[in-house]
Amino acid sequence: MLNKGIREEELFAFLAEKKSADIDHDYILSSMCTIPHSVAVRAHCMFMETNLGDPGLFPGTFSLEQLLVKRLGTLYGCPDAGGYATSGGTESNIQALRLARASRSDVAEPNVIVPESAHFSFKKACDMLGLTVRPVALDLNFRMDAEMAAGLIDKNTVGMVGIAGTTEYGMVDPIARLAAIASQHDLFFHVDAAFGGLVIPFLDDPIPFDFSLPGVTTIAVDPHKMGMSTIPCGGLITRDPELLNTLNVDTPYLTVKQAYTLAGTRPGAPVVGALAVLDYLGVEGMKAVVAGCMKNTQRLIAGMETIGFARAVTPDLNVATFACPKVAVPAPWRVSWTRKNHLRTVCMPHVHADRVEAFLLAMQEHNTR
Ligand code: 0PR
Repeated sequence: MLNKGIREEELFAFLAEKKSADIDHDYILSSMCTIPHSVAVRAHCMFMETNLGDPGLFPGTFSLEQLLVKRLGTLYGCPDAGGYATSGGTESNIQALRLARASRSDVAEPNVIVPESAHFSFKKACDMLGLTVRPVALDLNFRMDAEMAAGLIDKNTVGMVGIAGTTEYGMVDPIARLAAIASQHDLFFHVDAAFGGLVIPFLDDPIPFDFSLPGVTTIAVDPHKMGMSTIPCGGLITRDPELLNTLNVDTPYLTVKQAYTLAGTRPGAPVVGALAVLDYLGVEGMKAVVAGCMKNTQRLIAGMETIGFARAVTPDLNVATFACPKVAVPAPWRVSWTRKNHLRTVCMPHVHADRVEAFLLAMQEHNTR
C-alpha cells in the first residue's frame, strides 16, 4: 500500500500508460473474446454495484439474469429451461460435471466420456471432482467419433461431453448422434457450446446441437465470447429447470436460504450487458454479425491458401487454422497455435474485413521477401 494516496490525475496517467502496453485489438486474431458491444458497456456501467450472489438485495437485476436464461433457453428450443449466469465456460463446465456426478452418486469410481478436443477446463473439473476421463479420439475433420464414444460407456460412466464449436478448430461434434446414444444409455449429456452457442443458431444452415435433441441435458454458452458482452459472463442452461437445485447448499444469512452457484459474490453488470446485446440486436442483428464473421473466415482461408498456407480443416464456425510455420507470422500480429501445431485464428466481431486484408498483406510481404 502507498502510505499517502496519489492525485487522481497522476493515478489515471499511470493506469493509461499501463493500458497502452496491452495489444491493440486490430492485431488480435487469437482470442475468443472481443471488444464488447456499446450497449453492453452502457448496461454494465448502469449495474456496476450489483451482486447476484445476494439476489434478494437486487431483485431487479436478478430478474434480468432470469430473462437472459429465458432468452437462451428459448433460442435452444426449451423456453422453460433453468440455468444461471456463470463467470464463463470454465465454471459452466465444472458445474455441468458436478451435476453429472450428482446424477449418479451411487457410482464409486465415476468416469466421464470427453473428446480429445475438449477445452482444458474439463481437466480442472475432473481433477476437482475425482472423475476419470475416458478420452474419445477425433475423426479426420477433428470431430469426436460418436461410435467410439458409445463403446467407452460402462456402468461407471456418469456423463458424456460433446463440443459445439471446438476451441482449436471451430468444429461441431456430431451432437445429434451423441444425444441419441446418451438417451439410449440414459446418460447425462453436456454440450459445451461456450463458443458455438451464440454462432450456430444464427448460421444460414444451423447444425443441431441444442435441447431440440431429446438427449441433451445441459448447455454451456458464453455471452463474453460471441455474445459481445463485457467480461465475465458465461451461462449454464439446463433442460430441467429444477436440476441445479441438486447442487444447493444452505446460505443461512443471505436473502436467499440456498444457493447452487459455484461463485459466491457474482457481478450483475456483465450479465445485464449480455442481455442488453441480445435484446438490442435480436435474431436479425446476431445473424448479421455471424454472417460477417463467417464471410471473413472464408476470405481468410481463401487468401492464406493463395499465399501457400493450406487450411488444416474446413471449419464449421469462425475459426480458421492452417499448416504454417511459426516464423511465417510477422509482428505485431497475434495468432495462436494448436496442439497439432496449426496456426489458429478466430474471426471475432472485432476482426473486420479490412483487418483480414491487412493480415493477408502482411503475410504475403513477410513470406515473399
Ligand atoms: N469451452 C470452450 C469450447 C472454450 O473455447 C473455452 C475458452 C472454454 C470452454 C472456457 O471458457 P472461459 O475461458 O470463459 O472459462 N476458450 C478460449 C481459449 O481457451 C478462451 C480465451 C479467450 C482464451 C480469449 C484466450 C483469449 O485471449 O482459447
